[in-house]
Amino acid sequence: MSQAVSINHQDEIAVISINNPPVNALSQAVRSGLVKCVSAAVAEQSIRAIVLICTGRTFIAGADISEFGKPPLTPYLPDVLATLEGCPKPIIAAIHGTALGGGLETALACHYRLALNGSRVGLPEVNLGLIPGAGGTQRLPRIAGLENALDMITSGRHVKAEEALEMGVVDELSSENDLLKIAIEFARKILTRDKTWPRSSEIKLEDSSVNQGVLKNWKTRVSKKARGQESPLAAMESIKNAIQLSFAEGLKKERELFLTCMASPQSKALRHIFFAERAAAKLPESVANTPIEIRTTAIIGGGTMGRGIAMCFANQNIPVKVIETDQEKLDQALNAIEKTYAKMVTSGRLSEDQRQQRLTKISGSCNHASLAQVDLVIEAAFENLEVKHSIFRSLDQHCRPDAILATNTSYLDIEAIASAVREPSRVVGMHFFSPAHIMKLLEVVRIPQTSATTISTMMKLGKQLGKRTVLVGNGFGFAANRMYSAYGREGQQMLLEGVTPIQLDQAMKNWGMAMGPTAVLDMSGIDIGYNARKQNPNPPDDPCYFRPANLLAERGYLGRKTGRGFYRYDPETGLASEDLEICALIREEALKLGVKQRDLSENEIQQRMIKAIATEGETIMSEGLATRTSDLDVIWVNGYGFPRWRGGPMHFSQSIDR
Ligand code: T1G
Repeated sequence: MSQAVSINHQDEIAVISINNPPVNALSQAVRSGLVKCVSAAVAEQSIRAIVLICTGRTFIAGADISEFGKPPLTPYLPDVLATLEGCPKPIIAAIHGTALGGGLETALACHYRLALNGSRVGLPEVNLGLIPGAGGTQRLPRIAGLENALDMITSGRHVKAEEALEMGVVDELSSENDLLKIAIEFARKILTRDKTWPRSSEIKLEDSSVNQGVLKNWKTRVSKKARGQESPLAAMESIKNAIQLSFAEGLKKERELFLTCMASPQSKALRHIFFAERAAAKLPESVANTPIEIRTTAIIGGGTMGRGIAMCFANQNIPVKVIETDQEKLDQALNAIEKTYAKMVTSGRLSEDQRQQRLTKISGSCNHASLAQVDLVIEAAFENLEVKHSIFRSLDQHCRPDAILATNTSYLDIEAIASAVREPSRVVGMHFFSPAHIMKLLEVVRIPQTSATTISTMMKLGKQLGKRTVLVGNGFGFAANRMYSAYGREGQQMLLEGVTPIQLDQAMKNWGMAMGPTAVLDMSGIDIGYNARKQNPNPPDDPCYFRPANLLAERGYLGRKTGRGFYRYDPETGLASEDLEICALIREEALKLGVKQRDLSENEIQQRMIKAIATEGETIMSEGLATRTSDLDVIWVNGYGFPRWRGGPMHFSQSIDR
């Protein structure tokens, strides 16, 4: 019997346990072990019911993604699940943790489902460019109803056990700690209560006009939300088959659609980024894993970034002290944080209890002497080296010698900042992205002196804050902003060649970017990049270098905040419109610079922009400023709205170069 799956008896109840850490994925060993154990339970006369349970942190979290893209191995999961559902003895799935993908499909093929409070279920295959491939699109509509199935499968969202109970996806919830005990009691209960066991495949669905109407409405919603991703629409197609075809025919079509998705470039890209995000959180070999616990923190500077960073800690129940230079600024910062949380409660993104809980974690002070016991300080003050030197000298005086001193600088030289402290091994960059309490990306920036303990502590803290954390080196703009600058520069060059802001932005949105580059500049403020470029110690010797953006900044056209940038903004509605004067200004400047005007196709615009990112990424790798090229994909997907289903700029460029 495979050690990944074992069976034992408690009187007339067989208990089949899966033990395949870390998440009990349905590897080939688990699939074959399941078949063997179910057959053994059926053959054993004394057994009247079967409990399927998992050891470790969770119920089955899905098919084994690491097997994808390799020759499929029998037994195939749909066949395993047919064995479960066809079993003459009742099988009860006992769920804890997360029953996801093939895990939930396995539970749906069982006759009953029991879940612990706090557990979650879901069919997140669309997030991997797939659709449920083992009956999920056929069984879930039959068990939970068409709308619930459309919602869960096309969004891939996790559903809490309480909601799953309402949907009928689970039959019973329990808050007891001993899941096995309650599962066995449940099995005994149904043995006395039921004479036959429900098989979801036998539930009939109607191809009614109501259901057709539901499908039509959802098709519109899903198409709009998918923004170029194919798998949600493939999932829609398969769910429609559950209404229109028999279970067997629907299952067959589901498999065909699943295999088509599996072979698609989008799924390869989404599987790549899934593993890339997990790899990025791992420390490089050279860094010993010696993290310390961060129990109390402080943020120097209560501006936009400081407020957002403080909320990141409060959101994870970590006490955080906001430090400002005077009481008025401190009050402004704390009031702004309270307002942000209040808005989140109004919009339903936060409960009132959570708001109060988080506010208890945030305090303030105007005195560095209050930093004597904190484990970590993050400086988020004005982007000026002298200001930062002064702050770090003070921190060196007031903080414990083992406290970690981090800076949130976007592009200043962290080694230069560290020169203000006696022990630079505890200095590190913690580069958050605005708005810090929302953006997933966090760059941990090491300097040569940064110790292994400091690095491992920050990488562990990043995961604790719910961030996608990437370790990078201390070059100008580190990795993220440096690649973004290359992307922006290529766009600015094309503006000089005759592309309008609207054409540039539309091309990149059509490619899948969340926003166009000039719209982003207008939103964040054209002066931000302008000031950063002025601090670049080695600016390129190129008169065209960001010339359009510099022109606008020099004229005070800074974007939304001044009502005019690459676009003009309606003072009442804020709506953006093309600014022909700006287009003329850029054209005039191009002629002065001797830049030849020409028409560029959308495809050429897109290719040049993505190639600019990848080329800069290769340079960053050659300078040893990132650990893996896939880390650079993680940066772009989590920091700049790069479409996940393209896998990131490095993955995309490598896939087209093949
Ligand atoms: N297969 C293989 N490895 C997996 C895995 C999976 N399904 N899920 C997680 N891992 C690894 C992961 O790489 C990491 O490894 C470790 O487990 C911890 O993961 C037929 C076809 C379950 C919510 O999409 O959402 O079923 O880095 O860091 O933050 O229709 O993992 O430690 O070496 O993410 O606590 C559908 C994907 C698959 C779920 C836990 N299932 N996983 O989150 O830990 S397709 C999914 C997750 C499918 C069927 C179809 C999360 C998690 P390492 P982690 P976590």
